[in-house]
Amino acid sequence: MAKTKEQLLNILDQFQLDEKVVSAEPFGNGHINDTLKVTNEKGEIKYVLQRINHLIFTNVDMLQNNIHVVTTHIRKKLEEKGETDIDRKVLTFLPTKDGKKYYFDGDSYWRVCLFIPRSKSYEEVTPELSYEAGKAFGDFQTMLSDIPEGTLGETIPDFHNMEFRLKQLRDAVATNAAGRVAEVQYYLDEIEKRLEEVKDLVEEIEKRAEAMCIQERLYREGQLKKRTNHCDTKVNNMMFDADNDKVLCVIDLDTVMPGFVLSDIGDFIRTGANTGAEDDENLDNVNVNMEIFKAYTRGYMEKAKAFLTPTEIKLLPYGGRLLTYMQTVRFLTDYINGDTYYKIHSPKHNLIRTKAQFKLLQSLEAHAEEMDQFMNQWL
Ligand code: ADP
Ligand code: GN1
Ligand code: MG
Repeated sequence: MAKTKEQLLNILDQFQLDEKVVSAEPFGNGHINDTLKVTNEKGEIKYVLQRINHLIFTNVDMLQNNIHVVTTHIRKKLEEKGETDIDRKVLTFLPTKDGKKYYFDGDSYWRVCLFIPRSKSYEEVTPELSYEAGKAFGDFQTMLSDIPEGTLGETIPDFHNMEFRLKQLRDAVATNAAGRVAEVQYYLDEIEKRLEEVKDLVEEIEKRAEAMCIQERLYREGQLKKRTNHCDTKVNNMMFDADNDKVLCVIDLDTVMPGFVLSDIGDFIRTGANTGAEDDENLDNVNVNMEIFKAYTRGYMEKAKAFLTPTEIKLLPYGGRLLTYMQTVRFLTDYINGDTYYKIHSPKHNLIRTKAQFKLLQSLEAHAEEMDQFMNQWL
């Protein structure tokens, strides 16, 4: 439900803000939450107000608790390293006047964090930015690698579970709620054709999952650490320093949860190493940019090599294909369902996105061998 300016200011008034604020305007390009920039009397952006999409994140308590754990953990790590300018290097969420981590206004859930000044986000990256991004996500995972198991909840159960995503697609096809199945038959056939390979991938992941279970057992015995993933490593989910284009801060922490390491490199390859847009209508624009892939991987491996197993390292390029395939399945499922999940900006937006993701998948498949060979330097 859209809010008036007065309602938004009233919502903001529930939080412990240091400054008087006068406006809240739409901001950013997210598909899930509503993000607004909040300005003070001088017209400076001071805060970010977000309406949490509670149809997707149904357990808002768990969500906000996860984010609190993650941000305080990173803050502590940065303090220990003697970092300066910490408010620009980790998100700072503000409590409500009654000390809660979010405000419920009767129909929506709201949270407020500090706006990161002199920062910018990108929808596209160069190899130089990509290298910085790889280091940033490698660092992010490293900093969170000692959060004890069981501390963070799964904010969206089965979020990156490929079998589950395929089941959702098949259920959507069977129900055909919006009568759109005939129109998408070609993509359904193409996805089915790839099932054999996806099965292989699931097997690969299952193999690693078993290894991860061994690690969890060792962890419980106090011998090993478990890691946490961001699970939405899109290019626009990190803020770069406007002065020098170094990554300041990883944002959009809703999906930070225990998961497979392939998720985090995979979603960056899917978004950053695409020569076109996620929803490009001109499929000729959509291809993998190998320089971006290589630069990200170099940066990521610089920071993450220390905790990755050889199996994981080998599978990193496969992560790009998996996440792109998964996103194809997810957009198509939403299209067939009648656009109930992602925000859309035109009636066929989810179908356009499906086609663009599928084209990217084909390009990644064509470059698979080259990508695998690139990993040999770390094996
Ligand atoms: P969504 O879940 O909808 O993707 P995000 O948390 O990623 O929402 O925010 C959307 C956009 O808003 C980001 O891509 C970024 O450009 C901007 N943004 C979000 N938080 C901040 C912040 N604290 N400081 C500056 N910009 C921000
Ligand atoms: C959503 O919140 P945003 O726009 O960064 C989605 C991701 C998808 C992405 C596709 C909670 O991310 O999983 O990869 O859109 N987030 C959720 O662009 O479903
Ligand atoms: Mg985002």
